[in-house]
Amino acid sequence: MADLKALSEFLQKGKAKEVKELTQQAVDEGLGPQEILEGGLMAGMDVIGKKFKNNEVFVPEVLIAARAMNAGMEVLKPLLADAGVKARGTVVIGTVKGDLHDIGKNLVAMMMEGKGLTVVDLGTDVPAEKFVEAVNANNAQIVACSALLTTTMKEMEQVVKAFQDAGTRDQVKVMVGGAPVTDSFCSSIGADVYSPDAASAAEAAVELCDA
Ligand code: B1M
Repeated sequence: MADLKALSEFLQKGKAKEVKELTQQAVDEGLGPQEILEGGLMAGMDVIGKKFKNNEVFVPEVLIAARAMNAGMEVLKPLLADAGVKARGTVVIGTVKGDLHDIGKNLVAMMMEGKGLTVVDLGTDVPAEKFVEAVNANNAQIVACSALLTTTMKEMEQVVKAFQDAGTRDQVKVMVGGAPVTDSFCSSIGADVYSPDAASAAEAAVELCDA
């Protein structure tokens, strides 16, 4: 019988092959895609997120867990679409203009996907207008900006301003993060939420979408 607890545990260990096989087995045995997603894959990613926050696991473990999550998602994605399962919300994410660091941003994106959010990843060196275009094009509720340089974190203010100029500032929540970013910086530029790490960012995004 399909074992969602084992699925969650394989995911936490980053065993992509086993995660894919157990996900397929659960599907073959008639479990719904939502049940497998929440009870197996997302449950495992939640544990990894908490351990990462508590410094019990580190970047490599998160990356291999995320790879295993993707292996399971490959099986579930078409079924979720067929079943009309709605994503919890949509986030447009990117590293701001002038900044090429993407490891932290990728982790945030993976954690958010692990929470059942749809993530549109614009990559690195993203100009403010691109964030606005992508939020409009994808009906996203959240824009998430990452910056690793003290010189580029100022670009986040331009992102806030670009939404104001487009007249859509009240339709989107602006999340910011990255090593040099702080809560007071977030407030000073008129962004909505600062998160210190990937797991907190994913939790905050879910709260914003569920609010
Ligand atoms: Co660069 N770099 N780098 N670098 N680099 C730093 C950031 C630096 C602190 C190193 C140093 O001098 N000690 C320094 C910045 C100094 C400053 O501005 N205060 C620096 C510099 C100066 C530079 C260059 C200017 C160097 C040069 O060319 N002279 C150059 C800039 C290039 C550019 O962007 N235009 C540069 C280039 C690079 C590489 C390309 C070589 C490479 C990036 C590779 C890549 O990302 N694909 C690189 C790397 C790897 C680093 C360090 C070593 C590691 C960054 C990293 O990936 N950390 C970094 C020093 C360090 O941090 N020890 C450094 C791991 C990652 C998981 O953490 O990204 O902080 P982090 O993400 C965390 C949180 O911050 C948070 O969640 C993540 C996980 O919990 N988070 C968010 C991130 N985004 C978030 C968004 C959110 C919420 C949370 O909401 C939206």
